[in-house]
Amino acid sequence: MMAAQTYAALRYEATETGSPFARDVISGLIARPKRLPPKYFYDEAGAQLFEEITALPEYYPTRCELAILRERAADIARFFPEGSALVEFGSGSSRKVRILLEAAPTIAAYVPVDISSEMLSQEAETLRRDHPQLAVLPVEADFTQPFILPAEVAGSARTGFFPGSTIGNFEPHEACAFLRHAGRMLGGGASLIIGVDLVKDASILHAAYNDAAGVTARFNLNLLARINRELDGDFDLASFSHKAFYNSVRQRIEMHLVSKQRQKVKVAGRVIEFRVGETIHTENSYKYTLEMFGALARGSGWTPVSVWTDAGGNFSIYALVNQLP
Ligand code: AVI
Repeated sequence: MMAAQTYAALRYEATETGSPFARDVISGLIARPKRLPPKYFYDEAGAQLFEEITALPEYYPTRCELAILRERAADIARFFPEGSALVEFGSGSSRKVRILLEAAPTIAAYVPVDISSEMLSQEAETLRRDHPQLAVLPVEADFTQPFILPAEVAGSARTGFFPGSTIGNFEPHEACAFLRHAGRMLGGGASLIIGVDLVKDASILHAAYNDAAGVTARFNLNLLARINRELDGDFDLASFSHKAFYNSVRQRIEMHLVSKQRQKVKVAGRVIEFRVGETIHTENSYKYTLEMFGALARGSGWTPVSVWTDAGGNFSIYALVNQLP
């Protein structure tokens, strides 16, 4: 076993050199247990695979959230005051926001915030064409960190939109930090419309993250392919397998990549050793009860004023109002 001091030195060195991606990958792979941050799933291939996941018969969250948005669009539209700006955190494809834009002509500006400039400019272009009255003002940024809102919306009322239960991919303390940060970005009295996946029968959850077509497995393994492409890695994808299960104590789906054999892998000039069966923990997807999410929101400076669920009670959309000045 590596001496604590050597391990600490490795960690230190890894975080001092290279790109943020290289630093996060190396420090995650020398950690015990090994882990990789889920935000790195979404390179071009990963974003494409995620789009495929959203259309899978087993992956209920997207279908359920779209159903709520369509059914409750008029109720949700009340949270967009005349002349307001809609700020979407992590916009990706614009399928969901289009429903709100149709239902709430009171929205004067749309501010999609995303780390992927390519996706942002593509979606902005088609939205401008379809909504010529709307000011589309994309911001290329990591939405979990403070960013500058466009000057055009400085004096406008703002409503946030954070769909997809992406909040479930944060640890509960990170979810709380995100909600506080969103409150600061949107301002006192602002609203936030947020999608939250709900606790349910473990067999439904299991199927959603272990689809029969193997798309989620390819999505998970693409992280290793990305490391090979971008960090000069030599992961043999065939010697790792996808594993996803519901951890009922922590109320979360855990995704892992399991090493099928004892092996050494090179990444950014370093050698990482794997035991047989050793895993890299790649994602948590927390599921909430309505009570738990309500408490998390209240503890993070927001008051839940409305919540809508689909007919099966699988997914929820909350309207929160910022308590802070
Ligand atoms: C983006 N996020 C909410 C998805 C989820 O369900 O946690 C990511 C995902 N991972 C596997 N399938 C989908």
